[in-house]
Amino acid sequence: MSGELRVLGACPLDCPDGCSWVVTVEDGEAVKLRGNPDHPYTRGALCVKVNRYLEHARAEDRILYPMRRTGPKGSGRFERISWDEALDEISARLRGIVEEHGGEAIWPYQGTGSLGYLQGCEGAAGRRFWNVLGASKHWLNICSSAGNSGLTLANGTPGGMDTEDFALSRLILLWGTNPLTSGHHLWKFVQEARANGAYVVAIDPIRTRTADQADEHLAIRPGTDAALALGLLNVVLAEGAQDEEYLAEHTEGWETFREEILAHPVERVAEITGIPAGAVHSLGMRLARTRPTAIRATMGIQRHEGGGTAVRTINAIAAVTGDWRHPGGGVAYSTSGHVHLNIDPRDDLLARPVRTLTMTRLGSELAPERDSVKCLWVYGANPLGSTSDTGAIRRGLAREDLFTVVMEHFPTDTVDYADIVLPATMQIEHADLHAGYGHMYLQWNEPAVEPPGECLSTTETFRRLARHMGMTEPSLYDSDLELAEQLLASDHPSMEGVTLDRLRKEGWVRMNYPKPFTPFAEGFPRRSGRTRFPSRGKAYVPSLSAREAGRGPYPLTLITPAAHMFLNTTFANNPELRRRAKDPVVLVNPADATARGLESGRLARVHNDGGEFLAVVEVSDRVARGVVASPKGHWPKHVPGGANPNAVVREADADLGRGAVYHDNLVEVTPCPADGAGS
Ligand SMILES: Nc1nc2c(c(=O)[nH]1)N[C@H]1C(S)=C(S)[C@@H](COP(=O)(O)OP(=O)(O)OC[C@H]3O[C@@H](n4cnc5c(=O)[nH]c(N)nc54)[C@H](O)[C@@H]3O)O[C@H]1N2
Ligand SMILES: Nc1nc2c(c(=O)[nH]1)N[C@H]1C(S)=C(S)[C@@H](COP(=O)(O)OP(=O)(O)OC[C@H]3O[C@@H](n4cnc5c(=O)[nH]c(N)nc54)[C@H](O)[C@@H]3O)O[C@H]1N2
Ligand code: SF4
Ligand SMILES: [Mo]
Repeated sequence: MSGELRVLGACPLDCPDGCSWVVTVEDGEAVKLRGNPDHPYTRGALCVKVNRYLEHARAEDRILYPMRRTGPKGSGRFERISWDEALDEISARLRGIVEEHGGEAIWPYQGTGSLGYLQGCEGAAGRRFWNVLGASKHWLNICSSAGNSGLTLANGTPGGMDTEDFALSRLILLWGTNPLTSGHHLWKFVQEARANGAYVVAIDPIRTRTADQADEHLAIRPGTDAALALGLLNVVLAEGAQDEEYLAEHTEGWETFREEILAHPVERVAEITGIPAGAVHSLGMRLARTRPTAIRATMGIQRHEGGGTAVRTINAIAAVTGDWRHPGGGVAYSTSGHVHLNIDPRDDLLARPVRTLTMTRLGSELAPERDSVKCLWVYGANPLGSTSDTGAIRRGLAREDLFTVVMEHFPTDTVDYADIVLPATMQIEHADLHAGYGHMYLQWNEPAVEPPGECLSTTETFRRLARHMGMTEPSLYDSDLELAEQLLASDHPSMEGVTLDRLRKEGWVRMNYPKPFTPFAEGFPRRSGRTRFPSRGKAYVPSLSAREAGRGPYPLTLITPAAHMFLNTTFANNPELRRRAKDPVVLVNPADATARGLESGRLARVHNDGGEFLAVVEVSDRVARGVVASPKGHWPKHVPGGANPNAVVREADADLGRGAVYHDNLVEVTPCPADGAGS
């Protein structure tokens, strides 16, 4: 390659914004990365993290060659080997495990490192290979599954509003979401609405940077959101502002749900949620009087025991007010439900049905006494940083009889426990197809540069491994472009006119939906055509923290939200982003701090029966009494004590979808006697 080239691509990260980007390539080197100015959602901007993507791809600690472990598990000591040696060893070990223990003893543990439909989790990369081998299936429940399940039960799909239509809203509720950190491109549309007079309310136990920018902030008690939704609807009914026609035509279960609402008057809701009755009432009045109202609830709100129901009951608001019929009205959780690519899990390749293993149960599944998993194959994931109960995971990964393979870019804590490490390509080096779960576009990512060292893409790694193992199933060898064509061969009307040619030429294509988009103005994609309200006693499921906080040895609710400078644990090894992120902190309300002798700037232990981590105290009224907060993302091996907040996160499930409970754990915070001395 010579001269300057502009290559269109897409951000692969687990972020609703699904940015489209432009890579400038000079003499085969990527020299510039910018947001695509033509993309209606990205509009030329990336974010503080991904602005460093090129630097990250060239980082000194990038894994460039296959490696075999030479030290004890966890030591991170490796020797370089050839791909042939790696494939030989892997083939022999996999064959041995299948013969002795059956294919289900293999756990293909894929995370959200890339959301690609070819290389990442959205397309379950590698699934064909695993099916031929008869490996266990993998339930990716750490991110959005509780909310997805709640919405699918209600509406038949997790899809809702087009977020661009927030520009048309008159009242915007940012409910359990922190877009200025976790997906800032929404903000343009919020600001547009504001310029036209819209009122913006943030509902979040933490006064986040989003809450700072809102017209009003309601510091709700964690895990009580469904009760607030019922209280707001109570005011709507009192005002007679429900949309009777919409209720009659497009809903089911209204009579019962109405009783649930009537059982939640403002005073009762104020008691449950900790929000003053006057504030609940005045927001209820606004909701009653303002059409269209748009509600943005994202994943934060459902990382609780009652999280699936919370999203479902909030979703019910738009059916009671009839907001679904108005452009700029409704609820936006994720647009993923509007993506209708032709995804075939290829279960036909399985010789017999296999079990499904759940991501948040990694620790207990790997426990020596369980003897259930003999090979853990990690890709696009960093479970020792991201998954619940990292103490249990660490004990499991240390098992001598466990064969662990990790495909990675960087030497994470998880890599330190691998038997074999395989070097993976980054986004500028491979092809992929993307959606965005916060917008309505599909994107194509064209490889811009050659992979460094001996890095291989996920698809190519599985092709080579299949060949090495002598597998004969032809579809294992489909090329990336063939895979993309198969995904796009969908006869859903939203895919009409969306072709690979167009995507490769234009970089992005809007799925075939009207603009503005009122997905449920005429009904819902369920057999009855109606949305189903929660049934009796099912409209509010209190979380653990809502039930138990303030009592017992662990009275404080810990929330572990998105960090501004990292994306999950991705980028947490970038020196500049790490510097800006500062040491791990725990926010503590002044009253709670005084009661415990905690001071700003001093190290404290955050602990419960499951484990502990250390963090620097920041005494702050950003959190209410009883709530403490410590962002996710730091690599355990980088921080004092060698653990991040997931050391105290339980393996418990949310009420729906087996969702994870990252924001629903009880802890105590204790000053460290020897400040700064580590554990
Ligand atoms: N910078 C950055 N961006 C990210 C990520 C990141 O790590 N860093 N992560 C990405 C990923 S993987 C995802 S899934 C999305 C998630 O994006 P978000 O949904 O924004 O995720 P969270 O930060 O977990 O939670 C959002 C807010 O919910 C609040 N919250 C917690 N519990 C409750 C509750 O009970 N009620 C209410 N009302 N609010 C509550 C938290 O305090 C937090 O401010 O963001 C993506 N974007
Ligand atoms: N405490 C707490 N923990 C949380 C959350 C929380 O709110 N609080 N949120 C949870 C959520 S929403 C999510 S989505 C999870 C994410 O958890 P994980 O899925 O484990 O994601 P990451 O921690 O970002 O680690 C992804 C890894 O994949 C690698 N990677 C990226 N792209 C590729 C690729 O193309 N190929 C290969 N082989 N590797 C790649 C990256 O280098 C990175 O090390 O974290 C969860 N953990
Ligand atoms: S992380 Fe989100 S905001 Fe940043 S570039 Fe990727 S998609 Fe865009
Ligand atoms: Mo996520």
